[in-house]
Amino acid sequence: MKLFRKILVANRGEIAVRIIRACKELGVKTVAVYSDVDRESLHTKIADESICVGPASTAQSYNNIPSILTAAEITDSEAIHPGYGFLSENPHFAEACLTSGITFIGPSAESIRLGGDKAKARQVMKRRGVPVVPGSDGPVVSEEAALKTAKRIGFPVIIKASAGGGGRGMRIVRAEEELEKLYFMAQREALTAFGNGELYVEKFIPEMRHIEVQILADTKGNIIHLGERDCSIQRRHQKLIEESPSPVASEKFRKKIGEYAVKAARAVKYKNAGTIEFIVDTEGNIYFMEMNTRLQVEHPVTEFVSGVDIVKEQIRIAAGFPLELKQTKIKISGHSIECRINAEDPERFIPCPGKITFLALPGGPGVRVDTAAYNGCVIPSHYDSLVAKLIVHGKDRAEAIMKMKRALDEFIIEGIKTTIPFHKKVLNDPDFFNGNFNTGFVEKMNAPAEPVNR
Ligand code: MV4
Repeated sequence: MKLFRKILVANRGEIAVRIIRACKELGVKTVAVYSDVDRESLHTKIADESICVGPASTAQSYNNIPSILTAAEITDSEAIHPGYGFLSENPHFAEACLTSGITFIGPSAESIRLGGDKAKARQVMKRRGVPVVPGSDGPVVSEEAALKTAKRIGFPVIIKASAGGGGRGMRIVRAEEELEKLYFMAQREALTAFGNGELYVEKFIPEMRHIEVQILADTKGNIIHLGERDCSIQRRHQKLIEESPSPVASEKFRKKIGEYAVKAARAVKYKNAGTIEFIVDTEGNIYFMEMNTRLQVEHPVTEFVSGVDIVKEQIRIAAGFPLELKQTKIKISGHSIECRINAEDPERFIPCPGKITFLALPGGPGVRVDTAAYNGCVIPSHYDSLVAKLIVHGKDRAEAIMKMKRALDEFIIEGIKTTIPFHKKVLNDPDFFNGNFNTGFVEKMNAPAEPVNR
């Protein structure tokens, strides 16, 4: 068996750069694809070859299946790495690659489809013995069925879209009287956003933590996990800061959540790298939430604490190699934190694209910056506003926080507004320092202080 000769990277920005780096270290040739506005982007400059796939509009370039496949054929690429976003979780694309004789570096179309059907995934996991939040068995077929489930499990409940993600088509229902209205609101929103109005119901877990587990599964049936990431620092369902280990994870907790994740992956015959997302309640109970069938933005925190290059593993797995890593050999050491630095107004989180007139990156021991930015580059308005991921690794959480603070201080980005000031504020928050947070943290931090009775 041999690795690929040439891989086409069907993405842009920092993740395209990240994937090209892995290919180069494996001795694999790379092809970058770019849209008209990305001609000067870093990924096109560092790849062995680059090819234009269309105009700025993602539908006509990075999401254009015929265009991407044609680029792969013209360049004689053997495999395609989709990165995250764009075509990474498009089952039609995974199938089209297969049909074209090109290896899709990721799971099967069938796994992608299941990952995209949250109600079905929940049902499958429950049947296979992975704990899920009390709720409907698969989708609910009507508002009457939703009400029946809600009465069985008790209010408050949360109605979610089967095709959901990003919080759209989601409604918290606190009492019976509100259910009908909120059910139809969620349905309409889901239909508009995803073209699919299917819904399911879960017990609402207040003050939940979002904790997810990175897994690797080869084509021979070997499955391992690389520990958890705590992604509870989010705003409007956009993750802002991630860390590994979770501040609430003991060795015992990691073993348990890791076993659930491996069981979940095994239940669906998962292949390649994936993430199993869990809800953890204030008592430490763990419930399956969703399965992400792609490389994730926050994968570097896991790479720091596990010492595993997840992108290289994805490529080896796709080429048919068995995992060399054994679960018993995986040791989680130290603590890693990632801050997502976006070209946004840090107060209002509205996109702020433009030209970077001066850039100085932080460095030093235990500091990693994943970015496609360079002095004088332009952040186009057409795509995601992520400019850089700043990731640190310390011997423990306190050291990681100190490193992150000093690295944020060193980071100079002029010409555009970024979320660096937001991150500095969080890193100085005593509740953050104490690991005392949940998915409500950012909203609470931005809210005015509680009035004090005098
Ligand atoms: C939940 C939840 C409480 N209980 N699920 C799912 C997607 C993620 N971005 C937020 N999600 C939630 N799922 C159960 N069973 C709470 C959230 C949640 C949330 C929900 C509605 C509005 C704002 C929210 C903020 C953080 C977490």
